[in-house]
Amino acid sequence: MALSNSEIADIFNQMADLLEIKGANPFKVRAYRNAARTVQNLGKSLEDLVAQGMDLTKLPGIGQDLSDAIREIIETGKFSKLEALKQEMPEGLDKLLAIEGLGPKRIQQLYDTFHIASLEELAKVAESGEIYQLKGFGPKLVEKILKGVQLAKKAGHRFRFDIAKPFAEGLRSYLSDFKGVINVEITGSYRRRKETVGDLDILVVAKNWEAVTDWFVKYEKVKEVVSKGPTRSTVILRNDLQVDLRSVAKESYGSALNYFTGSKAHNIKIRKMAVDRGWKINEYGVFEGDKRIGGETEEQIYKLLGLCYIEPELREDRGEVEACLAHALPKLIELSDIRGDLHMHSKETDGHATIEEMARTAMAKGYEYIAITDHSKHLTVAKGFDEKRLRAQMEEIDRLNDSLKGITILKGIECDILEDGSMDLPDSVLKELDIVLAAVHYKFNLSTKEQTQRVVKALQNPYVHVLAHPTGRIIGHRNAYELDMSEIFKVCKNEKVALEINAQPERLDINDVYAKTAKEEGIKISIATDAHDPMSLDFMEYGLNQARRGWLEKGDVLNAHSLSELKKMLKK
Ligand code: DGT
Ligand code: CA
Ligand code: CA
Repeated sequence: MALSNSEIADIFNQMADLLEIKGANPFKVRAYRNAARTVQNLGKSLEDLVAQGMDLTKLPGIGQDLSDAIREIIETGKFSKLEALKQEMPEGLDKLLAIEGLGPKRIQQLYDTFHIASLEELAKVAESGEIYQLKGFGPKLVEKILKGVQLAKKAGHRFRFDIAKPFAEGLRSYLSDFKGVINVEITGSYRRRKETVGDLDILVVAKNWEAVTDWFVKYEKVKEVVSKGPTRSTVILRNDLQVDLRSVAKESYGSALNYFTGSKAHNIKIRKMAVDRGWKINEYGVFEGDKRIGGETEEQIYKLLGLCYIEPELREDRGEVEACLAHALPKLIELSDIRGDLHMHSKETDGHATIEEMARTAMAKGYEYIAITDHSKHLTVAKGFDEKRLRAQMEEIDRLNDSLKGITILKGIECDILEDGSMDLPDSVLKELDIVLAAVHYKFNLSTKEQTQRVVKALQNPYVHVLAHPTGRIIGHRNAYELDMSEIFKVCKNEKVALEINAQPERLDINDVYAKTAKEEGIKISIATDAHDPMSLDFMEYGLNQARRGWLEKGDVLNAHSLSELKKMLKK
């Protein structure tokens, strides 16, 4: 019953959710959340580590209890404490937690009064107005809840890229290992590296496709076989992710790869170009009448159409074909171009590791520099810094820079933007830092005008370098706050403030479309992990996906520059 790390993380997160609704000790809740994070970000399979006899209590945030829990989950596929909790509580209650504005306390209230345990039931009492009987539920909150229900329903059938990834890669190696399989590729939105995927579309070329199909539906994580045929099969995995498998002949591989990678809009564009030349293009090949003139590789297809190879991340019909014809396709940034990471936290606020631990992990990745950007005092839940504590950290960083060879630690802050647009810490200390990130962490519901004015004022502060997670959206959980982005772009450009692509997989903020606009406006981007522990420095990969989808090149990205170049760019 091999469970992947993300499934184990899921179990811990569910545990935390239910405990929270139950009103359990917050430390206990936090312990499960931290464990989930550790497990999710672990580079190696926990199952392998346990098989190798590793002492799991060596992992951050994993004590003896959690180590026992992991062993139990790996051995049995279940966690008895979670099963017991589920027995105790109505099913579906945890889904309500995804709704913005609904904390565990309010869910408890809703349950006690109306016995609500699903999104549908919640929508019903909200729409009928019955919900107003509850203390603390006003029109604003109810409006937010209804919006949240819609968002959750919509997100319900899409999967975040990082959640789909272990399933996709697991299947990739499972299928590649099978004898007779020549090619395997995960196509569709996954190959285009979209922030969420609706389903996985796997393409195989194999001599023995019937045997491959049998092998596919026997994959251990398959919950249900929806259909099984010679060229196409569909299954549902245990986490409800749908997977389509298609097999094609070797000579059609390129065409099928191109077709199933999509996007549909890109395909239509390509097909039209073929039609203009009197050809036909489909998933089997490129044809002139009945004669096949191409289709074995993607490169060949693009070449036939007079195009250069177009990277999957660009295939959205956002001008990639035109750019190619004008010899203006970007040379997309790669992970190996990244020289540092400009947003991360330490134990001093809400991180889980020391500055030195973060720095050593960054060094092992080959980074030249990192910036430590802990929170400022307004964010009390994160133990944010006042000026005095920040100055103490600045001194500590000086000492570390003297003793640590091979990496430079920049002094930074993720400073709250207060409601009136002023910064949470005085300019006198901001100006002494190497890098200042400005961020909105509360009052998400201001009007567009107020929110825009607030952020603009912060951008005009002479010491602010980067706007962190600019739109505030959390995928499937919270919409972006109301911001006039064209105004934000204008001010960023004038004030030479960079925008962040926050690489946390639930944020990926700014998104691909905004990143492309920013680039066109000449605004620099910082791709930053916002890591709260050393392992999360690996989130850079997700930020890179978004950057590539936003057409970014090395030169567009602050942290793809050397330290000396970066320092020049940060001078305003
Ligand atoms: P998703 O799954 O919603 O995240 O997005 P995709 O892009 O993976 O879409 P999906 O799974 O429906 O289909 C996979 C690819 O197959 C899609 O990117 C392009 C191609 N495709 C699907 N339907 C059509 C169609 O009607 N016309 C064309 N030209 N291509 C299609
Ligand atoms: Ca798909
Ligand atoms: Ca599909």
